[in-house]
Amino acid sequence: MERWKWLAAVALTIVAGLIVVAAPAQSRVRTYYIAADDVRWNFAPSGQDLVAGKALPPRHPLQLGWVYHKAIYREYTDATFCHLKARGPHDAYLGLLGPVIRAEVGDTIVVRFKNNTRLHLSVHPHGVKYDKASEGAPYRDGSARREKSDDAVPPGGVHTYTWTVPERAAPGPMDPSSIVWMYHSHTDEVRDVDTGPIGPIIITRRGMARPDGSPKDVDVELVAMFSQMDESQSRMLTANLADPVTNPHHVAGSADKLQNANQFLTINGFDYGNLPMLTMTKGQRVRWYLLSSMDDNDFHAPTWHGQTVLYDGQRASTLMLGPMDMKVADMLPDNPGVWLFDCSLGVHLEAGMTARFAVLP
Ligand SMILES: [Cu+2]
Repeated sequence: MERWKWLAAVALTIVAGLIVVAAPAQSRVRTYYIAADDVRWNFAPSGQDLVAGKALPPRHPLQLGWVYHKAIYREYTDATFCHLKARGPHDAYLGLLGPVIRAEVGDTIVVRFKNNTRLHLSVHPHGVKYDKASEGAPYRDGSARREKSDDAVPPGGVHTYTWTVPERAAPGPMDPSSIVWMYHSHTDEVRDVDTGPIGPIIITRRGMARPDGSPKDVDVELVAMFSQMDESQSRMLTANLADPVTNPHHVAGSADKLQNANQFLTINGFDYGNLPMLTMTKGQRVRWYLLSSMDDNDFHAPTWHGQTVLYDGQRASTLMLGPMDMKVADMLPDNPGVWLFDCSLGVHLEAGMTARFAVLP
C-alpha cells in the first residue's frame, strides 16, 4: 500500500473512533400520545377533609360544588387514541397532571397531540428546544403560516410537536441528576391553565438515566403541583354552569361575581387532604419535583413535617415557589409515620392546600 493511502486509512479510523466516542450513548426518540380530554374533575372525591378528619367546609352559596369540567392531558397507547394508558395505583396521586414526559439529554421528545375538547388548545413546553412549529403559543413572532398550526389545535384536531433535549435543558452543575420542566396549553395562557391542561417534563443528566428515562440514583420520584384553580376563569365555566352534574344548585352569575367562591387551592388538583397518600420507605432516596402554576395567588410554601429535604445544596423543611416555578428537592426519609405535606401560606392552608405522606419503617 502506498504510504499516503496507509496514512489516510489510519486517519479515517481515528476520526470514526472519535465520532463513536463523542456520540451520545443511546439517544432515543421518545414518543408520547397525549390527548386533551374533557373530564368531570372532583377536587375532594372523598367528600371529606382527610387531614382534619371532618366534613368539608360548607358550600358557599355561589360555589357550584366540588366537581367541574376540566380539560386535562391524558396519555394514550398509540396514534389511534382509542386506548387510554391506565395509570397504576402508585401514579394516582398525579391527579389532573398530564403524563410525566421523560427524556435523557440528547434524546428527542415527540408529542402526538389530539384535542378531544371543544376548545382550541395547544402543548407548549418549557426548557426543551423547539422550533416555531412546535412552540404551541400564538403571538406576533414573524413565523410563517405553515408554522402556525401548533399555536391552537382546533377541536378534533391533531398536531405533532417535536422537542430536542440539548445540554441547556439538562440539570446544571449545581442540580441533582434530574430536573423538572412544565408543559401546558398556551392558546390563552392564564385561562388555559385554569381550565386544566398542564403536566411535567423530567430531564435526566446524560448517562444517569434508566431505559425509561428516570434517574438511576433515585428510588422514588414524586411530582407535586401547587396551584390555585380559578374555576371562574376556566374556559369551561359556561359548560360547568349548564351541566346539572357540575351545577346541581343552579348557581348563576358572571365570572367576576363567581370568582371568590369558585377558587380552589390544590395539590395536583386535590383539596383538603384528598391527594392519595404519598408512600415511601425509610432510607429510600426520594426526589420531589415541585411545581406551581400561574394564577395571582400562585405563591406557595411547600412544607414537610417529620423529615428534611436538600434543595440547592441547602437543608430545608419549607421551600418558596413563585408563579410557574419548578424546583427539585431530595429527601432521605428517616422518620417513619404519617406526615403533613402542605402549603404554609396561612390563607392557603385554611383553604385546604394540605396532603399527607407516609414513611414506612
Ligand atoms: Cu400555597
